[in-house]
Amino acid sequence: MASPINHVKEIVKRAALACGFDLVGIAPAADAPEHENFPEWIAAGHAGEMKYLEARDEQGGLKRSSLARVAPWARSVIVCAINYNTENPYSTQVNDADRGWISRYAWSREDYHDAVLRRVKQVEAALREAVRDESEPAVTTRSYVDTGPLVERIYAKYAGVGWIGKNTCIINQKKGSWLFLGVILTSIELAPDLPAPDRCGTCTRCIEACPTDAILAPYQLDSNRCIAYLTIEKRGSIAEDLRAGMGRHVFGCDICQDVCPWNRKAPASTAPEFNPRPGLVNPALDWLAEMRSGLRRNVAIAMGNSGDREFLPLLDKLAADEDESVSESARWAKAKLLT
Ligand code: B12
Ligand code: SF4
Ligand code: SF4
Repeated sequence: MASPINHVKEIVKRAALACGFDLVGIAPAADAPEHENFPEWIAAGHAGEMKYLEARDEQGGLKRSSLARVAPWARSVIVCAINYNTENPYSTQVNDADRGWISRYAWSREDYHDAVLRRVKQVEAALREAVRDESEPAVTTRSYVDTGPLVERIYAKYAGVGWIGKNTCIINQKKGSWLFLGVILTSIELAPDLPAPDRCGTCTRCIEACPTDAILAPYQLDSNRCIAYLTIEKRGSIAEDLRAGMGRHVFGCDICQDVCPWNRKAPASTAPEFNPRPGLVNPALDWLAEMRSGLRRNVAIAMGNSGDREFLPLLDKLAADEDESVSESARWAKAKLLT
């Protein structure tokens, strides 16, 4: 007969699939060899201005370098993953310089944090109910999508959801890497799944394709060079030597996933929330120029990279923008188009 705790695991997994997750697995809450890289990554400055990644506990230890620092009660981590891919081209398949590129994850009708957390909360509720039914002692749980003090991808690997690719993304052999992760920390110990084996092999496509050389070495990403960071997280001006590499990217970047052979046959999501909002796939740059200032800065850079002088009047307008990072980027773009 199955032990009560394995019974709970079965209920949790069934609940996750019923809520629309494509993959679910259990990882031990223990530290893994990958955690050892985290302090070095922070010390090297690869987190850029994302200071929250550097949060420390009272002893001065980096919170994200060990779950024991932030959730010493946790025994297992339930990792859920949902596919957000849709049947639309990859950024590497369209090449229209007059249009910008918003990354795949941001096309959805609902913010992914909300769409994923709503499901994770349902799984958490199913877990709590199953434990109560099994007369287990009180259980502590915490659910997170993105914002928890842990490196979610490490737990995704040990939960068997996928391996950490050389582009640092979680890749599943059948589903590819267009996956959002959600995690539930729990004080009860569930039998862990097997870690997913690394299937990158000798491939280095992502490293070669990255236009800003952000993947310094396999599995090592410098956020300061990553277009996803530059277009979404970085405030103020963007270093000039990185602007040409940004091409027409205005929000996020998918290149290191677009070129990954494991995404060649990635299936489309069945979750309706991830259907793209009209206009967001490959949007016109002049339409985007009307948007909020972070985006206007990125649009100005993309216009500079387009080689199309028809953008000069719009860039004149952006050069008069009250936000200095927008006006300065527009001046740079004008100079680039005119040389
Ligand atoms: C900060 C952050 C970013 C930063 C930094 C990215 C990064 N690689 O760290 C920026 C803004 C650049 C970013 C970009 C993106 N992000 Co992000 N991001 C996060 C966040 C909040 C924290 C990640 C973190 O802690 N990074 C710290 C570094 C050290 O971790 P790491 O790069 O994963 O490195 C580990 C491995 O490489 C490992 N390692 C494994 N093997 C080996 C071997 C060797 C030799 C070495 C040295 C290291 C090593 O060591 C490291 C752990 O210490 C997570 C959510 C979370 N709470 O975890 C989402 C998360 C990772 N992001 C996500 C997504 C979707 C994206 C984007 C695709 C969005 C986009 N299209 O623009 C891109 C992908 C870019 C990329 N190639 O990673 C998803 C990833 C899903 C997936 N399938 O992997 C997450 C999990 C959010 C979620 N809940 O779904 N992101
Ligand atoms: S998301 Fe883009 S910029 Fe960042 S590592 Fe991947 S290819 Fe490079
Ligand atoms: S492109 Fe190749 S090396 Fe990069 S993550 Fe995919 S399989 Fe791994």
